[in-house]
Amino acid sequence: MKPIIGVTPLYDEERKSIWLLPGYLELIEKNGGIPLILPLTTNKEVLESFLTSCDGFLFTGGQDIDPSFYGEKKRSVCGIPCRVRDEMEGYLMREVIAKDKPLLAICRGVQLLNALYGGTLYQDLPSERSSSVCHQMIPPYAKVQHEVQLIENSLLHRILDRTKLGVNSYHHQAIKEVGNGLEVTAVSTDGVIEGVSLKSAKFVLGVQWHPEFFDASTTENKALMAAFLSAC
Ligand SMILES: [Mn+2]
Repeated sequence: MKPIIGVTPLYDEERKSIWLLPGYLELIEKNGGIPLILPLTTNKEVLESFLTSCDGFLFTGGQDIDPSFYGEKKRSVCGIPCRVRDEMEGYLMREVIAKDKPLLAICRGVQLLNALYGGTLYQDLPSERSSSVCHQMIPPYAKVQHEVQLIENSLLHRILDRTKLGVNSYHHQAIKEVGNGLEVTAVSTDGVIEGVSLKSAKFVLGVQWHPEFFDASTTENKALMAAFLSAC
């Protein structure tokens, strides 16, 4: 049986609509899983039903997380949070991990993971941390923007079996202090943390870049998704 992967929906504040980039679903479908877009809801009974029926979860990119999640006041450089996503995904991620179901977190997802484990975020990289690397590339996003070093023997290193990886980069926030129990798996050439995993879990991995903008069948995406889906 192919694993069913619950995918957190994106939210368009202007249109009051949920939406999703097809790349997230293709990553799953083209690599042997069944993607399922979750409703945007904080109803625990509804979420509980998906927590039971889905074999794994993909947490997508999106709005900046409310800094109150990591004990800070929101500064003007921080984007407008999406409170319903924060509440839904905060609950869902805790429960997914409590049930030890596999979880892949992309961009906002890895930031949420870090915040849930007591870590902090840069609210705005360009104004808080000077760097020669631009982390907010201009489209098209299916190209390498900077390199990351994969930490030896980390989960990501074991999956991709290499120490350097070219990634795209479309984020103005990033992990500042790493959360308790998280292991750094990838660091960009300017020192920004771009990947973490949860040591105690079967498979909880977060990356700061966007695999969904690349073709689902690149060598890297095939290896990443094979590791995630086979854990489900
Ligand atoms: Mn980056």
